[in-house]
Amino acid sequence: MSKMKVAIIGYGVSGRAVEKLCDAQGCKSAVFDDNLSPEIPVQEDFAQFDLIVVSPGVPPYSQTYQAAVQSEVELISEMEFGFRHCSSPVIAITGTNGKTTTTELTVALLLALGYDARAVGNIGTPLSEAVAGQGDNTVFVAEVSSFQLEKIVTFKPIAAAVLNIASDHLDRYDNNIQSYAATKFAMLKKVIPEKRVIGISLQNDTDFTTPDHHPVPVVAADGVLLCRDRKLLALDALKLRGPHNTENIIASLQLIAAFAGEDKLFTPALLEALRAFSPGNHRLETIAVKDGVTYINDSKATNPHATLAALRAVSDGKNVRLLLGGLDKGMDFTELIPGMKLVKKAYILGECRETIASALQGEVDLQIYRSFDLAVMSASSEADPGDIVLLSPACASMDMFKNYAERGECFVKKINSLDSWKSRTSKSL
Ligand code: UMA
Repeated sequence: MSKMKVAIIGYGVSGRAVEKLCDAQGCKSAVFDDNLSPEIPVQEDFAQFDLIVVSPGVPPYSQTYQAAVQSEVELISEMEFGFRHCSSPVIAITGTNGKTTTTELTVALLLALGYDARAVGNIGTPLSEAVAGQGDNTVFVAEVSSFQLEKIVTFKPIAAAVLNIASDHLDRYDNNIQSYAATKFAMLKKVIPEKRVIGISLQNDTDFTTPDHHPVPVVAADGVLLCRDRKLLALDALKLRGPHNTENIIASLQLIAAFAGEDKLFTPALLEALRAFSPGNHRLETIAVKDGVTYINDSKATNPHATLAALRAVSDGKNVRLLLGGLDKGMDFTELIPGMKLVKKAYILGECRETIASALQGEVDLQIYRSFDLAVMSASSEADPGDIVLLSPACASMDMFKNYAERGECFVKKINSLDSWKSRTSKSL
């Protein structure tokens, strides 16, 4: 490795991690970033290198990426590059939704069993960065996006889960959900069937042919989690709520069984960690109850599938005032129609507001808003006691915010300052 010259495409979190790992390995590297230099590189620019490592956010149809391909120098993803320097086991989790929660839960359960478990990948820390600190007892739990899986070669998880597949990022896959799915399933190729986990909703989804999988059987029956018919825990003892979280929990337990052995699922410390686990911010987070109205922040919902899961998890009738919309990633919003029976009114905003409005026209009372503030204010002032004001946008946030966390924080701030905000706004209206 030491004499290699590495070209790095993309100089964000991933690119910087690759550069640091190259330095540590004593090999030279050079960065190519479309937003840092005006010239688009050509294939000759890449021909001088031994390896090209591409960041996940750089789409294969970009000119820079295409020039790299034409150079015929080996082109791999950052995840693959990190894996080539990884001496620890990797448990990999992918899926359109739930991968962050399932990754965080799996780390919490492994820590309870005494492993030095670390979350890496799409969740925030590149594997190329994390390998620098790996020890004898380290196990990486990698949240992997389809982008990170596009150019893997030797990446071989010890156990892996594909949770679900729904329309998201299809603008990257020529609007072909099967190629999006194939990218995710490819991860399982190097994993033995006994250590492959397929999410429950995906097992029942006739749109996809799932690879052979025979994980340890963990099920939820009559509100109780069971492993081979032996009780683990009652679901109502857990903080994680909703059918989608039950699926995440089952997948996590099956990954733990695949990695550490199924008897470990009955360890008291693990069961206590499962009971105590609460999801990260911006995932079905109840912010406040004001005048009988419940405000829930689900800003992490960046596609229709996640918003449908949120509606089913929070609502027991037609009482949701849904804040919806954001960046246009070419998604099919008619997927939301089944959830509209739970929605009193949709407050639609963002870049794809017109697309959403036309997809839901006639299915729900809806109104388009030109600003986030106006939409939140309207939902709050129109809400009756017993209603739920839910921010579950079904879109990414980058048309109006830096990321989904900033969107969620803005919502939380608005709701927490509602009273003063309402009195100021009513005076100015
Ligand atoms: N760039 C180019 N050309 C392009 C596109 C981007 O040069 O055509 C450059 C940009 O100028 C920028 C750099 O590439 O300098 C950004 O690279 P990146 O988009 O891969 O972002 P990173 O900072 O490396 O973060 C990536 C993941 N981002 C994406 O996949 C878009 C992060 O996931 C991940 O946490 C991080 O690696 C560490 O693994 C974020 C994400 O939004 C949270 N993921 C998507 C999602 O969850 O839906 C998949």
